[in-house]
Amino acid sequence: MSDAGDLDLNSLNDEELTQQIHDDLYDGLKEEVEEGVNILLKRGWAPYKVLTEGLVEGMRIVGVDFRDGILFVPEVLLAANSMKAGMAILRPLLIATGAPRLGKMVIGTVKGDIHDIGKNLVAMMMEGAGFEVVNLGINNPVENYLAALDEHKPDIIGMSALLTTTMPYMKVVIDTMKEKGLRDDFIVLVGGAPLNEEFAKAIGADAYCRDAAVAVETAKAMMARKHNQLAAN
Ligand code: B1M
Repeated sequence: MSDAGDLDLNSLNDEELTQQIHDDLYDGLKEEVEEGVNILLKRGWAPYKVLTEGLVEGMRIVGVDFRDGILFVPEVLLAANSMKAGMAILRPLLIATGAPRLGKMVIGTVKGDIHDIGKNLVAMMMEGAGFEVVNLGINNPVENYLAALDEHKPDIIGMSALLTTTMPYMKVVIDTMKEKGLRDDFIVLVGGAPLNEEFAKAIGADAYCRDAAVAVETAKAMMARKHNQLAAN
C-alpha cells in the first residue's frame, strides 16, 4: 500500500503519521509500526489513543481487504505481527495505572480459533483497569476453561471467538459449566467480531462486550453488582 522506503517518520505531522502507521501495519512493516508508536508516545499521545487510532484502526482496514480477497493469510499474519509489536510497547503503559485490584478474570479464545489480538487487547485493558488476568491463549477446549476456573478461582470467565464456525463453542463451555453446577459461580463475558447481544443471551452468557473498553466497563459494573449482592446477604 505504501512505500515506506527511507521516509523519516519524525517529519510527518500527527495525522500523516497515524495514516503511515495504518499503511505500515497493512504492509506488515513491524519496525516501522514500532517506530511510529514510539514517536506518537513521545509527542504526548495517550497510550489508549495510540492503540485505538493507530493500531486498531489499521487492523480494521486490513480486515476489510482480507474480507474482499485483496489480502491473504500470509500478509494478514505479517500485519498481525506488526500489530502485536506495537501492542507490546503499549502494554506496560496501559497496565501501569496502579489501580486497586478489582477482581480476577480468566480469558481465552475458544477451541478451533487462533485469533488472539482482540482477546489480548481485552486482557491488557482489563489489567490496566485493575483486574488480575489469567490469559489462556488460543484454541481452548472446555477442559482448559474448567481447569483454569478450578485453579485460579476467578470472578469472571471471558471467551473470545472471531469465526462464525467457532462462536457456537462458547455454548458448549457454558452448558458444561451448567452441567457441573458451576455456571452461577462466575460472571461469563463473551466477545469477538461476529457476536452480538442476542447471541450472548441465547447461549446464556451474562453479557456481550463489543470491544475492550466495553469489556472493562461491563466487568466493573458486574463486579460492583456482585459485591452489593454479597453485602446484602
Ligand atoms: Co482471520 N478471519 N482467519 N486471521 N481475521 C477474520 C475474523 C475474518 C472476519 C476476515 C474476513 O473475512 N473479513 C474471517 C472470519 C469470517 C467468518 O467467520 N464469518 C476470518 C477468516 C475466514 C480466517 C481463516 C478461516 C482464513 C483462512 O485460513 N482461510 C483463518 C482461521 C484460522 C482459525 O482461527 N482457525 C484466519 C486466520 C487469520 C490469521 C492467522 C491470518 C490472523 C490472526 C492472527 C492473530 O490473531 N494472531 C487473522 C486476522 C488478523 C483476521 C482479521 C483481519 C483481524 C482480527 C483482529 O485481530 N482484529 C479479521 C477481520 C476482522 O475481524 N474484521 C479476520 C483486531 C482486533 C482488535 O479486533 O479481534 O474484533 P477483534 O477484537 C475486539 C472485539 O471483537 C472485542 O474486543 C476486541 C478489542 O476491542 N473482543 C472481545 C474480542 N474478543 C473478546 C473477548 C471478550 C470481550 C471482547 O471477552 C470478554
